[in-house]
Amino acid sequence: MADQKPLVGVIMGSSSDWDVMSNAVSILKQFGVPFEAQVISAHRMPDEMYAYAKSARARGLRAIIAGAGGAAHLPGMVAAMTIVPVLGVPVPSKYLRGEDSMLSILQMPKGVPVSTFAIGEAGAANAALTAVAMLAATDDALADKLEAFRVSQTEVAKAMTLPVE
Ligand code: RP5
Repeated sequence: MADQKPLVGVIMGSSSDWDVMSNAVSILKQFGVPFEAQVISAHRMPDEMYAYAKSARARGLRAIIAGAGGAAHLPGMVAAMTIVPVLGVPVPSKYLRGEDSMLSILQMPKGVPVSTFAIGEAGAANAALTAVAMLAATDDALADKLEAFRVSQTEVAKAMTLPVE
């Protein structure tokens, strides 16, 4: 996987986002999807953000998972500069607990979509599962893995018991 060209880019505004965004990386690893992960800050690294977005399609990326917190412009600005689908993950912020991040990412103007996920770990994992599903549309082996993942989740839920006397 390490020597394969990345199909999914995972970017985030700060290394402080890693606790959340590592949940996306874990899923991509679990499914054997080649990925790259790096910090790209919209506000502190605008030139790097531009270069990343502008080169994404030519480099072969099929989806970009972008996480940021607070005034979370990274997913929207990247989406403005590439037609590679952008999956936005709102990272919890210190004062507004990620509601600011969510609204910043979610409320895109018509014409430049960012698929926006739940705040935090679930959103990061689900963004990666969505990237897997997108790739599975043209990869039967990956589709089989995704089906098996769903079956195993169902089995876990069916085996759940409650401590009722
Ligand atoms: C955002 O500001 C980042 O995505 C992060 O969630 C937040 C705080 O960044 P640090 O101050 O921890 O670097 O740009």
